[in-house]
Amino acid sequence: MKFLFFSKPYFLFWLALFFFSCDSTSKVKTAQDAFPHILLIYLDDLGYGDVSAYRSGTLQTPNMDVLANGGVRFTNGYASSATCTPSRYALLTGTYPWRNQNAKILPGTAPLIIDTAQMTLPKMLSAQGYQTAIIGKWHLGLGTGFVDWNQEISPNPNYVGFDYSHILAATQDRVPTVYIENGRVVNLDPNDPILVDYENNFEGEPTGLDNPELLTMRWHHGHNHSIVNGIPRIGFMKGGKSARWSDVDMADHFLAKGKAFIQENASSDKPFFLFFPMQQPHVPRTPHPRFEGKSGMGPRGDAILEADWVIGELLKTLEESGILENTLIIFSSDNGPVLNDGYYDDAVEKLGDHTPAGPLRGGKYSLFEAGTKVPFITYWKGKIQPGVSDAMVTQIDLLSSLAALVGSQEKGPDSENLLNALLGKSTKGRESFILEATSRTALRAGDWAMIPPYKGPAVQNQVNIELGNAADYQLYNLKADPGQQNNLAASNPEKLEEMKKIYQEIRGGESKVEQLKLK
Ligand code: NG6
Ligand code: CA
Repeated sequence: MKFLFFSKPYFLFWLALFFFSCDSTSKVKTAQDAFPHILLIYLDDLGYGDVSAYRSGTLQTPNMDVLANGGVRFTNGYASSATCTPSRYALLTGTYPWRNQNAKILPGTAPLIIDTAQMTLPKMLSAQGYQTAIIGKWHLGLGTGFVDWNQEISPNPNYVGFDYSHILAATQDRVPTVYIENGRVVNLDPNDPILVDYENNFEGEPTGLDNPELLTMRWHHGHNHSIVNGIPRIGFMKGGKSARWSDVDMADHFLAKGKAFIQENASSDKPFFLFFPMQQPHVPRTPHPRFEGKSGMGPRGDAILEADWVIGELLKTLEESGILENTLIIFSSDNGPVLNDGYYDDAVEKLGDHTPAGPLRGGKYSLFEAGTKVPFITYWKGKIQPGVSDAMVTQIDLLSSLAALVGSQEKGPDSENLLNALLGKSTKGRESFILEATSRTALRAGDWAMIPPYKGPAVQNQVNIELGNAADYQLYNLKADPGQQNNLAASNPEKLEEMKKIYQEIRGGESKVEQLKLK
């Protein structure tokens, strides 16, 4: 018996087993052969037609095009909302923003709207061994109601899954105009504390309304409270002089932080997830002077060129760090484009032939396509075959899709696993999707879009964007009519009924967020 194990056939078996086990266990799992790094580049108000690879408009965005032409360029990629906060909420939680009534454009003093018990994209990745960071715009609230900006601000992004955070709290046009790192205002002088209020000004502090002589950028609507760097903002702020950001250096500032994070983590055993939400081309548009005049379209075009350059620098950093081929890059925007969003900055006057929304109708704030259909690109050098995909993919789906990529069972309540579509291996995307614009919702399903009746103006005059409001149902076949010119609600009542049914099934269902909280 004893010798039987060592007889020739058995011996070969054991030998094979030995080598097999050596091969599979001796390998240290490094980022190189395990999960990829993930870089999520997220622009603010960049339109479907603002990226030249999307083949409309006249602006040239060579670095965004590197991603678009070297990866999968989605023609049906959606943000979840036509404004910022709800889109970001959906992206990070995999939850429709209309399930959370606080997911609307927030003031800089709003409390954190993500429940710290809720599953999030960075939490999911963190549990799978990722080092996670957010560098850029937050706009999801901070603290629990009253924030003392001079102490540690808590909860902050580090409480919803980020190991490191270096953010601007809300928007570039809202106070406080300071950077916040891991919950602390950067460069704050304790002898010059920061006070922030969205209702009342602080005595003696100049405002855009009262002190036009102090302004270097004029406000058109809103944006007439505290003045920082000559730019009137939304909200009042006093103190914190040493901590105030320089607007024209913001792109360089966040890029330096992003580069440092990539370089520090490139050779680690841990893969990283870097969420890099950029401020461009949201107002106030303040490109660094070296980009001034470069687009011929005024500050909006220049800010997009600046953002494009930043993306090129990030790509270079990945390449120089030797990890470009091990990094999945996802590129998108939080909502559609707007020209005049509250400042006189020549965005309308110098637009020329450029078409920020491409062939789509509407823009930021709109239920029409341009509100939520945005540039959406996945790029992974050597892994993703370049191509164009018409699959419907949305930012809500990143949580479940990336979970599938890294072997996690987590799922966002409304998030679908579209990993194969995102990697360009399948043309199958979502069947249906409810999009949101300033608390109104509409349905996308198949080739169709259905907008229920809404009261309110058809056009928001100040920004000059069609909002999608109408007294009757609207039904569009996007394949035949991407610009939503022919309302087929009356001529195709069957399709309308089918769409209404799908809409009610999703929209009217029990709140999955409540179920989630009970877990
Ligand atoms: C609006 C601002 C707009 C922009 C937007 C938020 C006014 C009149 N308009 O209220 O300028 O800041 O909020 O944009 O104040 S978002 O992209 O962050 O959603
Ligand atoms: Ca935005």
